[in-house]
Amino acid sequence: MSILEEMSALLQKGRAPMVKDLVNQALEEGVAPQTILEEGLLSGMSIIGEKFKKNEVFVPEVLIAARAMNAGVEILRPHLVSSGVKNKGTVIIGTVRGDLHDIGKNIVKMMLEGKGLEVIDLGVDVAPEKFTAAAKENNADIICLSSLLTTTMFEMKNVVEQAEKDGIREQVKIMVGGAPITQSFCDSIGADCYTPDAASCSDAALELCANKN
Ligand code: B1M
Repeated sequence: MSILEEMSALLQKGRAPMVKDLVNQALEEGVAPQTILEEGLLSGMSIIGEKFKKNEVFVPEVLIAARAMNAGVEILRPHLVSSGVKNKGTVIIGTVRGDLHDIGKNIVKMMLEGKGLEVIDLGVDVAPEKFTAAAKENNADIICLSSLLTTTMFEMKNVVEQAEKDGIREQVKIMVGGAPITQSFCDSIGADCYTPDAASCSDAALELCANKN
């Protein structure tokens, strides 16, 4: 097994310290940072994403795999910046105002990062103005909104309207998701994309960024 295959396999098992060691070892052996990212870390995360979609692994496995990926990415980050890896897109993410659920949002964030997108996480209970200000400031491609409550899902409409008010609606795509959200709700509030889970959200986000750039 090559060092990158081993890295991918360990990442899937959530072995963060071993993933970190292998990233350091690969760098010492002269493997390009982008190759380590794509063939070692992202490939492992994408296998986990697919398994999650098919209910072959569950939330805890995804969280520990994502933690291992983040550990590897932290080592790689300075090398990626200095070797000029192109950012595939910028995403602002958060749970809408009044809603404190963040487990799903955190998984979505990790999957987005796993696709090579830069993700700015505003946390939970985020007001519409905060989403749009962050999108403006960071020249974001996408705003990702998560809601788990039927009482907070309508905040998503407020974000769409705020983006219109702030004059950035043409520049930024708005993606919505969370247990109570449906395609028809997405259409009714004028958002751009609904996806039911983290893996499909990251696939769709990458596609939206690729079409834009
Ligand atoms: Co709350 N809660 N909760 N809760 N909670 C639910 C959501 C509920 C369905 C439970 C129930 O009654 N059966 C219910 C909502 C009912 C409704 O609105 N229809 C509920 C309620 C009522 C409440 C409180 C009001 C309870 C109270 O205080 N009386 C309260 C509200 C607090 C608030 O937010 N203001 C509350 C509080 C809490 C806790 C704090 C205890 C805790 C949250 C901890 C945390 O998140 N840090 C909690 C939890 C854990 C749950 C349940 C049990 C689990 C949610 C979860 O994390 N699921 C939940 C019941 C349930 O869902 N079985 C429940 C796992 C997670 C991986 O899934 O978040 O759906 P999910 O994310 C998925 C997809 O939805 C999707 O991808 C993720 C991964 O595939 N996705 C996106 C999510 N965001 C996306 C964005 C996208 C695309 C996909 O694009 C941008």
